[in-house]
Amino acid sequence: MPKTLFQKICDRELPASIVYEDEHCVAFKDIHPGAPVHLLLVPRKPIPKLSDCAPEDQTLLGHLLLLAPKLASQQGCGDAFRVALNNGVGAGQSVFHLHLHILGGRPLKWPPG
Ligand code: DGP
Repeated sequence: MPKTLFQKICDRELPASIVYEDEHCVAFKDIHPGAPVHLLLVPRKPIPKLSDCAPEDQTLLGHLLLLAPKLASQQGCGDAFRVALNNGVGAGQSVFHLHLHILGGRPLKWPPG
């Protein structure tokens, strides 16, 4: 399988503003930020989308969710941030490598468009 765009970023084959990485995931700034803070938190494992996750991914998904508030806090969002995950074209997913959006740094309205 060819590497996904985000795998290439995780492997530092493509440039990105990486703010965090560990053995399981990488977080970097979104190229088209929708808020002053807009990170993408990406597992190194190239799962296309949330609905492709299997029971074996439970620990990985928990790791990502537990990291999100820490990264938001590190970026200065305090306790006010949003975690969004688009699943499928109809929900706005454009990169088919699982990723959490972490948004903050401004008031966030609900519901999103
Ligand atoms: P989604 O639409 O949920 O699949 O989000 C994909 C996000 O990925 C979108 O907000 C823009 C971002 N993105 C796409 N290509 C690149 C890239 O090459 N670098 C970075 N940093 N972000 C990218």
